Amino acid sequence: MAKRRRVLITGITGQDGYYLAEFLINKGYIVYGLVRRTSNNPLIKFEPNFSLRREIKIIYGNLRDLNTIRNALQESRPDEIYNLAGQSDVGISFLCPEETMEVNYYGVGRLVNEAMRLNPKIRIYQASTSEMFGQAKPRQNETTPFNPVSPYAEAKLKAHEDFVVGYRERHGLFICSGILFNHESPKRGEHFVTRKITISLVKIKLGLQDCLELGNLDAKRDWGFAGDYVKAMWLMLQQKKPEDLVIATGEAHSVREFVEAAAAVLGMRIRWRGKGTKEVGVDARGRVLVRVNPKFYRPSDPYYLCGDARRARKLLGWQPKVGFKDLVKMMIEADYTRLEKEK
Ligand code: NAP
Ligand code: G4F
Repeated sequence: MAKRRRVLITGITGQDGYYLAEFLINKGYIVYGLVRRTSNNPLIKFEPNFSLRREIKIIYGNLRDLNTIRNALQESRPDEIYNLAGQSDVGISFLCPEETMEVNYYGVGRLVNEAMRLNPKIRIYQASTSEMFGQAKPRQNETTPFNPVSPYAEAKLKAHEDFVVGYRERHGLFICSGILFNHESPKRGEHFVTRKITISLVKIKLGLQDCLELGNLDAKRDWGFAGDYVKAMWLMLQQKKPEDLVIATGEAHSVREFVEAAAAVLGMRIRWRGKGTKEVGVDARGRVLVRVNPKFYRPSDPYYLCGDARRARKLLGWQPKVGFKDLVKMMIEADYTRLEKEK
């Protein structure tokens, strides 16, 4: 019988960790997950319906602490590592640049160094991001110059250059970056804009909230489904040679369009009135459902991220299955089902 492959997933309590753990368990992997002692993320620790939870071997650790990383690697002895752990909130990175650099840059260095020392044949996936392109013109692909505009993007880019490209070229390590564009799901963190919109509009529909406050309505993002994207992560580590790849749908929508699409699933039609910070979204009866609050503006914000994933399609045979409308519907329906019960 073939030996079961072993994997260590950092960031397993996050959105991508959830879908990736499920995917790899179904592929027959022995799955270890690095979890912070302070984690109160319900996905894995507390969600009673996550039936695969008992199959995941939890190891407590933190990317800020070398000792815990060493321990996790010794205990799990992985063939593959997926480094999904990170301070993943771009807006917060302007408020906590040091913490962001500590986890998203130095943390990657600690993990990669230690993993290579223990097993030079290890394969490592690094969660890089389309934010590294910043204000670069769409569609962005593997040849587009990086142009980061946030502490988050700067830390991720430095980790990509030093520990992914650098270690691959200098040490021959099998390591690659997935340059993933935004991907969402019903498990998306509640402070990201898509989930904030779906939760708020459902609450408005159920009479639990009056109005949704947002920042930049014009920012465009290429939103895909997280469940599709974890497959690309795995495929990247199954190739003969490691290569950094863009993973995206190739279709972008503005935050405003996301609001309209989400409202439409709930049978509400939003019309926009006013400009700038005075702009509001109103329903058919003229009730203000959406307002702009400058508190949610960022000092700088990529205005148009839209990926060209043709190389991933060619090398991995990967393409997304869930389109924009179905993604929005899936998120609204999940939040509606949950919140209606809580009402
Ligand atoms: P997420 O839901 O915010 O999950 C982040 C995970 O990192 C959580 O499990 C969190 O644990 C963990 N973590 C944070 N700091 C840590 C530390 N110091 N030590 C160990 N674990 C730590 O993010 P996601 O959406 O799943 O994204 C996964 C990764 O891909 C992130 O690195 C993100 O930056 C990157 N990325 C995401 C997207 C996207 O659109 N989702 C696109 C491109 C790249 P707690 O439960 O303790 O908080
Ligand atoms: O949902 P967001 O916070 O995601 P953002 O900044 O694009 O970052 C996400 O995707 C990246 C990949 O490109 C990941 F690397 C990163 O870890 C994270 O998963 O914001 C999306 C857009 C931004 O332009 C933001 O300014 O929505 C705009 N926005 C408008 N109002 C808002 C809000 N964002 C948030 N979070 N909250 C608002 O009220």
